[in-house]
Amino acid sequence: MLIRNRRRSECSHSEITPPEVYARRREFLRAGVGLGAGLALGGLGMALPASAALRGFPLEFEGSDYSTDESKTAYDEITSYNNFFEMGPGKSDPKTYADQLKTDPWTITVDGLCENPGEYAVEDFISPWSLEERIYRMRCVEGWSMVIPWIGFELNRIIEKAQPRGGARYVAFESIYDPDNLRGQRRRRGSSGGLEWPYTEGLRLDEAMHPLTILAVGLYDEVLPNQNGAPIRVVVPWKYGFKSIKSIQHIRFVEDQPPTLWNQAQSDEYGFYSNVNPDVDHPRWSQRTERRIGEFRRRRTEMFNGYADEVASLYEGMDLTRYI
Ligand SMILES: Nc1nc2c(c(=O)[nH]1)N[C@H]1C(S)=C(S)[C@@H](COP(=O)(O)O)O[C@H]1N2
Ligand SMILES: [Mo]
Repeated sequence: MLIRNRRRSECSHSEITPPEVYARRREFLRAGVGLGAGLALGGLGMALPASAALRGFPLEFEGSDYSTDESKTAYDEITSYNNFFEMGPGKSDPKTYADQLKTDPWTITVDGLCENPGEYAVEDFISPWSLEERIYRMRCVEGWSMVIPWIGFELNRIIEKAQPRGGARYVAFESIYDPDNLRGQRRRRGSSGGLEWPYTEGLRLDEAMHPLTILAVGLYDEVLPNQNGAPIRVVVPWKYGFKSIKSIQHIRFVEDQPPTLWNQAQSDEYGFYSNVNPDVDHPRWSQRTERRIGEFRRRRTEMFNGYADEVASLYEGMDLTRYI
């Protein structure tokens, strides 16, 4: 309880958090046991399926000025109402078929226009960075939203290490391709098999370098559940949810705007930028309001999902009704 209910000021300082609590917490995480979920399920020490990604190296959790203090969506909602089309089109498919995602071993390739390309086991990829909690508002293009306490680190750490060359203007991402195991990647009529697998996404380099853009490896103090994009996924909170690509294996620096799965599928509905914008309707519905999962009354959607102070300057001079 002490840990789940810690105040912000207690998050980051081992000298404030009672040392035995701090040590125990790190111990649990190192063992790959979901502490947050353990509490939610009514008992410390209840082992949950955990990816191997976070085992065996130190984790430092820091609070962040970028976190919202709005109330968090319940763990059960965040992990049972998902979009992860590799496991099927239904909201409950990702949790039901989570085992189809094989995360061990997992390799991440960084290449393209950069000085330091590399291929990493996911543990090596994550281990140089200290992890932070980032509590972000997330807004799906379909009209629902959540507040999710992610655990991760800034994507810019990877970009600085890779050292993109002058010609690099975009970052292209690719998810796992494993049709033998992932039912959504098999081409069958009536399924989501018609999409261009693997799932691809992209960001402009300055968007990717923005401190709000993170790579998440956990949520609610637990390693990322498969249905949320284990072992590592992108999180871009001022854009519609589909830009936050899950289960990534490839990060490439490129010169031209890269193709993306949803833009290829329906370019009039899903633009490259996809910044949350209540003033621009989706062709089939309004984007003015949203339903926060767990609430009944709809809320007004905010420009850039409420992150305008941080990111509006990235789009100065761009017509955001054109660059959707
Ligand atoms: N690889 C992959 N990434 C994906 C998706 C997907 O189907 N496959 N769905 C996207 C969509 S539409 C949303 S809203 C978010 C949902 O993330 P969450 O389930 O963790 O809330 O993931 C995005 N990332
Ligand atoms: Mo979404």
